[in-house]
Amino acid sequence: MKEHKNPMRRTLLSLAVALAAALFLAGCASDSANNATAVTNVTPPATPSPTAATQNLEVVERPQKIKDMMNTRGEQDSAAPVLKFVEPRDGATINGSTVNLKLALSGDLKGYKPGKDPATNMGNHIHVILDNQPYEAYYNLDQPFELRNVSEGKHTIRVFASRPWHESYKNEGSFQMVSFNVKGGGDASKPTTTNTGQKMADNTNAAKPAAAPSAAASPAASPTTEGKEMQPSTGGAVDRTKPLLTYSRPKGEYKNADADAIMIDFWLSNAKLQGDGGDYRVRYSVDGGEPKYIDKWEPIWLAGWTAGKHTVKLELLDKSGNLVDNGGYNSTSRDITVTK
Ligand SMILES: [Cu+2]
Repeated sequence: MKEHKNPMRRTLLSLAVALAAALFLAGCASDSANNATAVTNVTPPATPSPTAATQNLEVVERPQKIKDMMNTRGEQDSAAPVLKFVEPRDGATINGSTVNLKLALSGDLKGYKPGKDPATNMGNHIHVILDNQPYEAYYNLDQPFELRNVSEGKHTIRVFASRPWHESYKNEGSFQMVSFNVKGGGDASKPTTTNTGQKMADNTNAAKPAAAPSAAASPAASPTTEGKEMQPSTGGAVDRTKPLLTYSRPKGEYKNADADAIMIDFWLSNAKLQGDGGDYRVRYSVDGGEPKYIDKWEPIWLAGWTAGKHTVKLELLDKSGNLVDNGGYNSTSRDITVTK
């Protein structure tokens, strides 16, 4: 009691109380910018670190480099290649963990032939997609294409004919899909690869269940395909007679001039887009940004990419703007890397 009569002590005590209150308020202020005005002598919250160069993407015309390639290819671009699965057969049960892929190519080829030119490392090829993974290129149809260490369970393989710059042939018959069942299966801790060692699926996420069809049918449902990990490689409940969007491009790494204009390309089955006289739309977004629409089944090229990692998402929507569910395949995200 005596101490309180000491004016010096009292001053010190009230100063300590004031200081404690200020510190307490400062703590609150850092959580809410609106509180900052309530406290004076407080360091303002740190300004957010300067963001990387803003990315303003715009649709540009087909790059001249590709137009030049088309001119030297003669009639090939108007070919109508038809692919057929020799192996695996639709509905097959495969014992073990290796799936052999054999394709037969026919149709009105007009000189179209898959094969890599050793000089340019480019050429016509087939895009091969296990489940809903990024595609792998298949150049020489005379040589086997093996999928090794495929996990146990249901899977799909989709294939379609592609040009050297990865634009798909969109004629009837160019696209084929099979569903099959793997019994036994591979080591789930290791990726699925081709016989040449290209990764086709990262099985470490295979345990994650795919989105339930009912949930994925809602436009608000976030697909399981988000994020930077590869998607779980399961077949999903895909119905090939229903509208199906197959993501093809972009994929992988784009360097220097190749990143000036990056192509978005996809395959559409059982669905006609609004600009082609149908009911459907393809929605795309980059890095979770503003959604944009593709209303004609054609590739588009986007320019204005900044260096670094980007996520591209493609979705198939019905005329009410709802995501069309088909085993989770109609909403696909891919990470790409732009190097400049
Ligand atoms: Cu390709």
